[in-house]
Amino acid sequence: MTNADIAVVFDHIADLLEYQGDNVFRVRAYRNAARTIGSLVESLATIRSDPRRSLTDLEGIGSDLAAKIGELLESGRLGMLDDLQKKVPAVAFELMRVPGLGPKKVKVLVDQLRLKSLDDLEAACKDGRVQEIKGFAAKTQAAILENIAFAKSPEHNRLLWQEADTIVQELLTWMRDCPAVQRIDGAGSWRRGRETVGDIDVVVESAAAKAVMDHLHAWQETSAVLLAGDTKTSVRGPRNVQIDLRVVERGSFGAALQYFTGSKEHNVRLRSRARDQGLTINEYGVYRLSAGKGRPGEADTAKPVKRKSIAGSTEEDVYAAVGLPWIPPELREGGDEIGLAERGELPQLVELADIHGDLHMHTTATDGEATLGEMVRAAIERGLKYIAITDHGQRVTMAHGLDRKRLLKQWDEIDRLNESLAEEGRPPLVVLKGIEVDMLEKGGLDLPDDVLAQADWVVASLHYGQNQPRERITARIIEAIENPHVTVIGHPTGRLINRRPAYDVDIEAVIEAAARTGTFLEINANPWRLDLDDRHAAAAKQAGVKIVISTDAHSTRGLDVMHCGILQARRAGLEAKDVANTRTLAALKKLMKK
Ligand code: DGT
Ligand code: CA
Ligand code: CA
Ligand code: ZN
Repeated sequence: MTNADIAVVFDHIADLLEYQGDNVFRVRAYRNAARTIGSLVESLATIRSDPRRSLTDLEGIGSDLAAKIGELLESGRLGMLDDLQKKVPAVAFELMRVPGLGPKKVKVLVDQLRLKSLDDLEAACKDGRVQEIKGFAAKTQAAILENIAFAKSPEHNRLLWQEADTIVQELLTWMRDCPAVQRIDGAGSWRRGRETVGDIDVVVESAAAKAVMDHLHAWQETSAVLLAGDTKTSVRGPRNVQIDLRVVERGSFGAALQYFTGSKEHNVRLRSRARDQGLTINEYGVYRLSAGKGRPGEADTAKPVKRKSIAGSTEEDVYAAVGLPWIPPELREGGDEIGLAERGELPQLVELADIHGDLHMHTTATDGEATLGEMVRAAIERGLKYIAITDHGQRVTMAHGLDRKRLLKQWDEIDRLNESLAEEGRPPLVVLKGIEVDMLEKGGLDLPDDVLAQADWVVASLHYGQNQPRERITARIIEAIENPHVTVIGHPTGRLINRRPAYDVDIEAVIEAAARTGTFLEINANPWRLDLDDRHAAAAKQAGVKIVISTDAHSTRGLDVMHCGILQARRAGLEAKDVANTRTLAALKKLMKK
């Protein structure tokens, strides 16, 4: 277990103790320990294995917590946590998933209303029983009802793209071991790079469908076979996700991949275009409609086996058969992509290889897991040419945010680091002196302008007061945009996929202000954030705003999510020129507002 894992466990324990109405000091001890551990420079395992040191030397860690850390490091489990979990009813966990409902409120609701499920709570809100409880106003009841809808919506119970991708990669590796598999690819929303994925679709080329399907059924991660036909099967895979697999013969692989990549809307438009040209497209190939049988209703039901297809082996063939260039899957959402393709105006979408730098990341100075030196080394290993270190400003007390003094000290360290990197000739990487300042609830930023004037790169983000009304939030962000020292707005809407809706902000006004001042807007590549989303990023591009795609890494592994941000940018139709950090450092500096 990493420090971060253990911090999560301690926070979870604090939630459970709080739910049980345990002593506030005990609850606080676990919260403090979680915070200390979350911001530690060294790993707990290292400290524990050093005979000259003790975990109890750490602030807020006594012998009891030290023993629990030991238990977690050794077994990955904690007896106390298992016991606690048994004492708290399942409905409490369900209710804690509702944004804004902490353990205390959940406890009151469960006890007073004798709730058994989330549905019970919803009914209680609708009957007005919640507002009758002491401490719950009508306004709170309305907010809870709104947030229940969020937690319950199927839209917020899908896998993150990144989670689906891990499963897809494991699945493809397993399936490629089957000798009957000729070609294989993932399709559906995963291939289109959607931010969440409902089920996983896979297309296989093979002359022996049964052998292929048997191989999937034999996968150790397959927990149930839901359907098994002649050429298609559906199973339950890891994390309970459904996997739909389709096997086709050689001449149909491209057509099947095109069909099962979707989206449905894109396919409907493509087929209607085909029909206008006297053709029909299905998952087996592209066929000519026979003379005199051009009625649209019959087109899709025509039996392809009896006729010969004019295309189908590759996706390129399929699109070419209807007079179009190949369309990247990220654009296949049924917008204007077919028109763009027809006019030869498809964007040259940005790629991971275009990225030169990563301009938002944290270190152990605040809530990161890796030191400055470790982040720099990891960035060099990943081939980056520049990075900005952007730890939190002082408002983020939870993460031990930097005040003037500690920030200037970090920047001194960065100066020395850059010098030593440059000593042996051309430096492999330049480190920018950055900061992630917080937009304060009352307006303004959490560090003064004379400090920000010395920064190379300033990210401004809004972490607090997210429930303020639209005008206030929008005004705070626009004020930050108008600050001459602010380079980019971090995760501009604050949403966390499946967990928390965006704060109420007039994003058009934000984009307009960014365009007017030359401030960049971020696509935060963290798979939970992906913020700006595709629609907003496309609107920003329209307005001439440059986008920065950043990982917001809190560990060295965190640097590896850049490709998730790239997918979101591609879905927005962004080209390399629309993204500021595809530039060389010199060109980036010219692009920045002065
Ligand atoms: P998801 O699974 O909800 O994240 O979204 P998709 O897009 O992966 O949807 P899914 O798995 O239902 O279907 C995969 C693709 O297969 C879909 O994008 C287009 C194609 N497809 C499946 N069923 C139909 C259908 O009834 N009509 C049409 N036109 N296409 C379909
Ligand atoms: Ca799917
Ligand atoms: Ca499916
Ligand atoms: Zn950050």
